[in-house]
Amino acid sequence: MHIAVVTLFPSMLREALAHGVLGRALERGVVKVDCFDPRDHAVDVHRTVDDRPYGGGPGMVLKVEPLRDALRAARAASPSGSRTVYLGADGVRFDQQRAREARGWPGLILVAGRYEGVDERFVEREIDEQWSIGDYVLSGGELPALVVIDAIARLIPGTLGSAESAVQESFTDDLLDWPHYTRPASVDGRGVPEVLSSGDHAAIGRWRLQQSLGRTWLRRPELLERRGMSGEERILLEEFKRAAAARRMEDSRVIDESYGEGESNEQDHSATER
Ligand code: 4GX
Repeated sequence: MHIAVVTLFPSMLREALAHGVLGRALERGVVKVDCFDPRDHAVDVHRTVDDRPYGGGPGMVLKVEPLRDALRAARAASPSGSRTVYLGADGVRFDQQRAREARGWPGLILVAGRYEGVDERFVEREIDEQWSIGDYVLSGGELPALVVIDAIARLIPGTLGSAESAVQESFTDDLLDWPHYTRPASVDGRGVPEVLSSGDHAAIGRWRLQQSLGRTWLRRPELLERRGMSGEERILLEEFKRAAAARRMEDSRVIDESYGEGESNEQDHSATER
């Protein structure tokens, strides 16, 4: 898949993409990422890419012309049928479902905004979709671009090894991950759940599913609502709830209890009141 990124900080992207599974996928040509810098298309001696906002106020706005010319260069290097996506906090939420959809596109052109944003006329004329990676304010679209590239590239055959791909299948299931352990068997007197050393793979599978269901119920109940459960899963979750109540859920608790909208099933809701 071909991904083009319009960014004022191409080195930020290139550096971050050089590591791990994504770095290898780029080396092997499974995914290609090209950066296009609006500053290379600025025409004045100062290579200006931004200007003051009409209507006044603090901050600067990215000008249309250098952005548009960088985007033209990106389009010329991209397969026909590529879609152009602007990354900004005012977009629709980017999630696993959108990543799956974008995997099938011939190419993806990402525009990373900076400053207070880009001139709206550029967005209206040139942008197919606007995506946000979450409800927080960042300093630019480069980190969101990296998030989007990573999530999509993982879905392209050849990016992950077969072992990693198998793991991925089980986690696109709308459940949170189960807990993982490795050696040593004891850390500060804390052991590993016995079933994991039993060699009983069916029992291990049931325990992991139960942990995933339980954690999702505790931390992201809306995911479980949307997904639904089989009869066997309901039984596993009921058993998890009984065991959790017995243990007062001390070890499955989320660290930051002040976070959340009050809908979670975490025990301590005292800090979530408005
Ligand atoms: N998910 N940012 C874009 C520039 C900007 C400012 C205002 C439009 C309006 C973000 C996010 C994000 C910071 C990228 C501001 N664009 N992008 N940038 N959250 O916060 O994607």
